[in-house]
Amino acid sequence: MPVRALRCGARTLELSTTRVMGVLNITPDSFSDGGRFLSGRADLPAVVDAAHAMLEDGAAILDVGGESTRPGAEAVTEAEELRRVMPVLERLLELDTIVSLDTCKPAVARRALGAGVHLINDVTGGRDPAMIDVLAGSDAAFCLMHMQGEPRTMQNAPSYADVVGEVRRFLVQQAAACRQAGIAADRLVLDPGFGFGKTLVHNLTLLRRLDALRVDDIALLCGISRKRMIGTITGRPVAERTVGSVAAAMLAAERGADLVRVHDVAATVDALKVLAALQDEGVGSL
Ligand code: HH2
Repeated sequence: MPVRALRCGARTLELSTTRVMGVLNITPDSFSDGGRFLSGRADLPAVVDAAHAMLEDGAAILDVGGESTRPGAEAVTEAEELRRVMPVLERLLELDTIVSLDTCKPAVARRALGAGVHLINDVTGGRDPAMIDVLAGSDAAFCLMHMQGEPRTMQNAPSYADVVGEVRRFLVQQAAACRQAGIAADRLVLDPGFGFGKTLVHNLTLLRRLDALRVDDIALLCGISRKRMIGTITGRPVAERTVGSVAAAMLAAERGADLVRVHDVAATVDALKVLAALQDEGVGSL
């Protein structure tokens, strides 16, 4: 069987095992790492150190974000988002890795792609057709995430008749729009959007039925790391959710996630190695 791969502009990511995307938020207000790399300007040496550490720990992608999407976060202007992320992207693009930008603004994505970014991660799933056009004009990868509503209000009263069916329908529809625009399936990533307009029951249902969310052979990403669902289940604050998050990443991987978006790279990579060894019958069987 040919090895599946994600084409990301100048780079290619093999998906023979679940790969890790490390989160680097250049924001004052992200729910878990807000303020770590931004006080006025981006603290470039601190971001570069964190990026090196994530790569040494086994991350395959670095996902840079300049706008928090946590419920109730303040919107950020295009100019401010560019001011936060562009210097960081330029530095990280010097490294031997895949650099992703978490943005839902087509103009910000266009500038980042011009600088050579390999993947655009859009939490609105290409709802703005201009974003699909921008990606179609590049050879970068595109991650489309499902969200019910808007970040500021999405957790007020999330409601679905059939959460798996509705999320899947959205992902199918957006992937079709991308393919029609000329973005090949091996440049796409789909993501059910854990915590984005979803209750704990919705999130757990999506994780249980992850297999039903796969669309053709398109790569599937899960982002559960340190989120409220882990806090609700474990009763722990954000800083103490590593173990719960690693467990969730491993369960997502076992159910077919090709990529997991995480804050705790080293711990997640170790856990995924255990899973990969178990799944590889060439290792450890008598
Ligand atoms: N979750 C967050 C942000 N971006 N992108 C994808 N594809 N999937 C996710 O689940 C996802 C995402 C939220 O996490 P974080 O970036 O840590 O927080 P904040 O939005 O507060 O910056």
